[in-house]
Amino acid sequence: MKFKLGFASALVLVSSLASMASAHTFLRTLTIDGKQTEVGQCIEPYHGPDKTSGVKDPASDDMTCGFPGSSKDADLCPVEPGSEVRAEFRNYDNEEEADGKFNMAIDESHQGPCFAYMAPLESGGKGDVWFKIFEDGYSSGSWCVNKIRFSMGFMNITIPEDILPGDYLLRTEVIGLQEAMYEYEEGQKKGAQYFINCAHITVSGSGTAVPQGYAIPGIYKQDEPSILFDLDKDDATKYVAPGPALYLVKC
Ligand SMILES: [Cu+2]
Repeated sequence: MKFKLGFASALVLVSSLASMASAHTFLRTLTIDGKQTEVGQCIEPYHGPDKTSGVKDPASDDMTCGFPGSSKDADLCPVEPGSEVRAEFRNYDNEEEADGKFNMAIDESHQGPCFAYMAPLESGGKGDVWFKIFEDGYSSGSWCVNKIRFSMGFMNITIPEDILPGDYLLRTEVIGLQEAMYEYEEGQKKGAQYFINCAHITVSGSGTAVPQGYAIPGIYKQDEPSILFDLDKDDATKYVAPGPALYLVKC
């Protein structure tokens, strides 16, 4: 009897691990000043529901815009400076596949900070070009990932009102810390899962600011305290978000 029970729970564990492995998250649409884009529009590369897993090595080139994906649409979405862009995250393409609405955006096992960065489009994301325009680690009693989950998948980003007009990459990043302190067989810590996507936008206006940029990969280290964070033991209220300082509008 004892053996049977153990075997049954082992099966449950295996199947839940398998579903966790496929249930991460991807950027699906943008809502710009209240108007939602088509699925995948202006998102390039578009990962879609088939490629939702996170980048594991913060030194990998996949940190720039995530894993290579399809060219869903090479559109540039126009955005006015100072306006709000809502990024919509999903781990499935439709509600039926999700295990209840609560898990539609990202599985509840995932917790961590989230960010948005921008870089001039012509850079292709290479070089010291990325500046951080949004960050939320742990605030108001909640991890940013939880806020995305509870809002059914949305993260609100304000485009700086003073930046130079032009074409930009808008990079969204959701970080899962849930297995950061687990170890591979060789003993190294597993670290974070980085869910990264890029959108193409055209910023209008008459701003002149060119924020200081940083290279991605390069902004995070595998062994820094904000990546090797223990969700069970460390104090979330003292969490310091990783990466460069947030760009603050000067006007
Ligand atoms: Cu995951």
